[in-house]
Amino acid sequence: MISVVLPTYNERDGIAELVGEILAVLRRARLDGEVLVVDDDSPDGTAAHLAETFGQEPAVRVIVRRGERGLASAIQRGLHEARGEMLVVMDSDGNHDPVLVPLMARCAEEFDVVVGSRYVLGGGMLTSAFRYWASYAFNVFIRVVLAQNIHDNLSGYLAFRRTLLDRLDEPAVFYGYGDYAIRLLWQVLRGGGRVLEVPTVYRFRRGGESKTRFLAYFGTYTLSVFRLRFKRR
Ligand SMILES: Nc1nc2c(ncn2[C@@H]2O[C@H](COP(=O)(O)OP(=O)(O)OP(=O)(O)O)[C@@H](O)[C@H]2O)c(=O)[nH]1
Ligand SMILES: [Mg+2]
Repeated sequence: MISVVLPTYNERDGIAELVGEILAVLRRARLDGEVLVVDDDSPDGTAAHLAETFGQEPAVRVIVRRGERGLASAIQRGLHEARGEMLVVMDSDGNHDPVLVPLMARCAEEFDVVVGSRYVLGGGMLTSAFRYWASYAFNVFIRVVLAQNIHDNLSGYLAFRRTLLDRLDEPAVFYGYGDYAIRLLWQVLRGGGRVLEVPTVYRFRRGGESKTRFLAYFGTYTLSVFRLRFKRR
């Protein structure tokens, strides 16, 4: 079974459509799956909207965290609540195209982590040229500083088996924002794991607003990378 974990904050505008799309993709591929939304009590009523739309659909579960905020910790919660042996994490705003879920899940049977990557041949980003190139440059920085070879550490679209969690030092991974993925991939590579990148093209978000404060995160992400590099082993 595949569990698709969707961390969400104020995504009422587009999330129901995305969840419907994921269910359709799984059904078409004849895969057993569930969608697990982890909502941080969004003031826009994301959770209530989902309950209304998918109340009768057992394959959709909504977890509401109250008094807690944070992308990485929401994802961690979802991964632990998931019932599937195959886990997929993606954005809940439509950036990531769910058509890749079956392929990523299949590849994750052979590889330790599969990344939906903007920076391998066939990948890309429809949204913003600035974001595309800024993220590209930051990914080059990560590759150089950490001496690894992943082209998209920041995509946030990941698939892996549940058993990977047993091998991760979770408190050292799941904090902060999208930089959790840099730490996750770093731990996997250092443990001798294999990472596969499959091309994906970022789509436009389906309404709502961006939560990424690009310039603010630039500083924290840079620190995160240097911390990994110079951490005592
Ligand atoms: N549970 C939870 N989810 C969050 C939080 N912050 C962001 N998210 C979700 O994380 C995903 C990524 O955030 P986005 O705002 O889409 O970031 P982005 O993709 O870099 O920015 P856009 O290009 O504008 O989409 C989205 O699905 C958000 O709803 C949070 O504090 N808690
Ligand atoms: Mg997004």
